[in-house]
Amino acid sequence: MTQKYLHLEMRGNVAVIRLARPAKRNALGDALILALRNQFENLPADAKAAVLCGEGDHFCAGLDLSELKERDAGQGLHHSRMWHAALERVQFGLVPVIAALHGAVVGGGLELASACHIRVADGSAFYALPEGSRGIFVGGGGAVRIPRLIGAARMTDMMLTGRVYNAEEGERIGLSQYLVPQGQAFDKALELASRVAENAPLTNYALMHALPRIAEQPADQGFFTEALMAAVAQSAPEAKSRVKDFLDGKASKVKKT
Ligand code: 1HE
Repeated sequence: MTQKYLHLEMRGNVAVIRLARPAKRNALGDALILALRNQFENLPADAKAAVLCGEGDHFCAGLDLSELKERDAGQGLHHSRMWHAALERVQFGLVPVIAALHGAVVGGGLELASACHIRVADGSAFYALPEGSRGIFVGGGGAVRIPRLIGAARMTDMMLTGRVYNAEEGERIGLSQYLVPQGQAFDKALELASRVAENAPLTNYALMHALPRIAEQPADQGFFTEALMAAVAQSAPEAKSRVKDFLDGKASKVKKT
């Protein structure tokens, strides 16, 4: 399924979803946000992981500022909640999502990247939250997700001062987990997604849906939820066959890199 400004292509069992509005730096208008929601709700049944990337010189310029018209408080609330609903489908959907980042990853573009499970950046990537200087605030879940990646102090600085982090700094502070040479983010993201797609489905489910909740729970509740999730995961036939393969010497060892 391909929608205006959003392309889907299957690469084996990996769904590649590409923001395709390069003339406007992949700015996220309402139509594109709704398309993202629709796409992540309706992934092909054979998709086991996804890569999210952007066409042109930038990953995403954030909110389409040309659509930022006068809204009253209620309309502003609903607009932000629409973003939340769409990005929740990315974070809490059916498959892990690897973001391939290059060029501008700014404003709502950083909010979108933050909803993904792994971020791979190339050397051209840069990160900013220009909301601060545009007189607005994040509204796509960034106030929740970005401090969990880099801490509230760094996000406050980005918004108050317009600070821009380059690709190396972004990796150092936790905006991306991988940094690759310019032009290689997509290939690395696809390689990782293909690897992730081979995991037992319940393991991927646990990492997407249980881990973020456990991380927010008080320790006592977190330990208990962890135990429940561990019991469910290890009871799956796939877990048993994978462990048996290792014990039979048929599965790969962990190797020092
Ligand atoms: C846009 C947008 C946009 C570009 N909305 N049209 N986001 C921002 O404040 C970032 C604003 N954009 C930029 O700072 C720059 O465009 C970039 C650094 C991303 C790219 O620079 P560059 O030199 O490659 O492109 P450009 O020449 O600035 O832009 C090319 C065209 O894209 C141009 O339109 P044209 O008709 O004159 O060709 C730009 O107007 C257009 N364009 N970015 C609309 N964002 C849920 S709340 C989230 C709140 C936010 O995200 S606020 C932050 C918004």
